[in-house]
Amino acid sequence: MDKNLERFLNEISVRNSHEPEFMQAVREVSETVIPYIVSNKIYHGKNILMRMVEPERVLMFRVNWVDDSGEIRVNRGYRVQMNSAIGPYKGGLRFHPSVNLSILKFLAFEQVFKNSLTTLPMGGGKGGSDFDPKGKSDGEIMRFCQSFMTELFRYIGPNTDIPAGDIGVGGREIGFMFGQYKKLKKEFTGVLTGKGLSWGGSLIRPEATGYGTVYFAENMLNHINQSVSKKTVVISGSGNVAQFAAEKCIQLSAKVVTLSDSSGFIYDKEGINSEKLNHIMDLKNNKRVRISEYLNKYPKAKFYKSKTPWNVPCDIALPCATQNELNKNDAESLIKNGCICISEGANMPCTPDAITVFRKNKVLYAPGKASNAGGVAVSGLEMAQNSLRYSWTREEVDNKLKDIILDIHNSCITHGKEKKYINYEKGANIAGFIKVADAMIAQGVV
Ligand code: NDP
Ligand code: 2IT
Repeated sequence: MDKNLERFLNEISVRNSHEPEFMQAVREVSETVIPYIVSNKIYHGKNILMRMVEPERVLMFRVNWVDDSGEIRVNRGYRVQMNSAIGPYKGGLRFHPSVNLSILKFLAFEQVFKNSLTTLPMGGGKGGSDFDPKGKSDGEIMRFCQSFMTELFRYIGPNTDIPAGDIGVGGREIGFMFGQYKKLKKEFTGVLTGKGLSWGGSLIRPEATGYGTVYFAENMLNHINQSVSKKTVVISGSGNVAQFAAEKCIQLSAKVVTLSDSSGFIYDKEGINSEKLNHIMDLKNNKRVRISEYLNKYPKAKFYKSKTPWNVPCDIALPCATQNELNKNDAESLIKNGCICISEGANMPCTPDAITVFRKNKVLYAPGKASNAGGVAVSGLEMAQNSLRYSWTREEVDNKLKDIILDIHNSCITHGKEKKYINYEKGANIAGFIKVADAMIAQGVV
């Protein structure tokens, strides 16, 4: 290992060794950014990466709420305000029992680079709670969201920190949190993104992450004179990102054969067409049941309990569920079965040794901070529309999304071009770093 990198990681691990996901994200960025810093004198003596790995501020708070049986429940709430050099903190809220500081710091750190890549003026943050929304009634979800916002509202605002959705936080939760914020502040402002269309939301925001992940795959494939059309696609997850990644694949004439949730995956060899996808959306967004219910209507499909879909033959893989869901063995089976393109819809879904397998085999691989940036990019466009007090059409927003994803793709090429390979990971890290680092230097030691 490079000496500078080793020294840096040793120093970071003294403070953060008990945070494995955060250390994983920092290591992945440092491996490409430290050599870049070493070869660029303007960054010497500034300790810039050390400043970037330390959150500007971390808020941690108690969230009390009363369940339907009258019992008082206690959860922990967080907001990690990571970096505000290029704009107010921006990033989602995750409600999932696995949420802890390590996971939120990794997500906030990734968000800083991702937001920088979008070309929009947004700093990076992330938050959430270890609250488990599964099986909760609408009333319980509302009371939890209200209690969460009763504390968080003091620290956020349309020009300081603008949360949005992530795992377990969709339109319903954003609505409850927006309502509580408005009541407490007596202000109707763009303090959250992912809002409903009639109260400040943007067209295409629900679709943006999934669509953007597929647009990124299309850009990578176009670069090697191929396209998404007619390809077989394996997708994990069946939430917001996975659903709209599947929708865009279908629109581009690809064949989607899997979707999953934490209980296992469904394999529909004939392909999940729009009608079948609409059924999945109903199961997941309205009925809120397990993915295996798909077989009740489409019995020819198969359900693989507690398994991930990476052994299914495909041309394109879109991991859209969660971090570290695709490991080295999975990467090897994807390659063995002919996969040539991996575009991450989730944040850090591929483990470091899975990424090494992709790189060795010179297949197209896009890290989430580049390929899933469409979601936060359209959040940025939602903020712009809120400031303008105006709404763009669906086509206008979709075109801006396509332009931003293409721009990110091209930045990855500029900074990630190697002899016979585009290292998209390196390109995304360096392009994301430059903008934030330059702003931090200009603003002095603060
Ligand atoms: P949702 O809550 O809508 O869906 C999450 C999906 O992933 C569900 O199918 C869920 O299954 C599955 N999942 C979650 N945790 C696990 C786990 N530990 N093991 C297996 N499956 C799991 O979330 P999103 O679709 O919004 O988010 C998915 C990913 O995309 C996350 O990594 C998120 O950070 C990332 N992302 C989201 C963006 C957005 O705009 N929403 C933007 C950019 C990235 P189950 O229901 O069984 O838990
Ligand atoms: O990981 C992400 O980029 C998100 N969850 C979306 C963040 C946002 O502010 O829209």
